Amino acid sequence: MSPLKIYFAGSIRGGRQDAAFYREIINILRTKGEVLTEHIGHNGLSPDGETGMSDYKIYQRDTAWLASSDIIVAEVTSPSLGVGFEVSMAVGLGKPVLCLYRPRPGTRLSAMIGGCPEVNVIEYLNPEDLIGKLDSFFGSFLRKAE
Ligand code: 6IA
Repeated sequence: MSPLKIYFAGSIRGGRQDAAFYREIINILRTKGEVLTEHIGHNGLSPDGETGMSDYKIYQRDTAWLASSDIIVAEVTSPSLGVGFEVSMAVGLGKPVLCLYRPRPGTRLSAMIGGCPEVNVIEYLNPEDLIGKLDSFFGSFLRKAE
């Protein structure tokens, strides 16, 4: 059986303050399948960095990966237009969507994510806490897919 293709989404130009969390989450997700977007966790990826790719090329590549994926996992604690766009696109394509969110005083998750019936939201405190939560989510997700 081919590995589960996971599209991981996390803020880039929305701000890189959670990049260390993205790396940890990607490491956990790699135990569940193939993560198509490992670059989201890269240290050197700065909001205004240059990869030599035009925005159009990035859009084309990422949307093609998203369309080919089996599930979208988005870290949504740090608000990002691009991540919101990807979540909406995945819902439109009928893909399973899982959003990961760390509640913090003074901020609330967008109602467009928290209120969307097609979006699963897992709240977590730290990567250690998330491991068990992802185990049970993917356990039941894979059972349903069988
Ligand atoms: O609006 P944002 O930039 O925060 O959107 C982040 C989301 O859009 C991520 O989940 C990515 O899938 C996608 N995305 C946005 N910009 C890029 C990108 N830029 N490379 C790959 N995916 C991207 C090139 C890197 C550059 C900023 C150094």
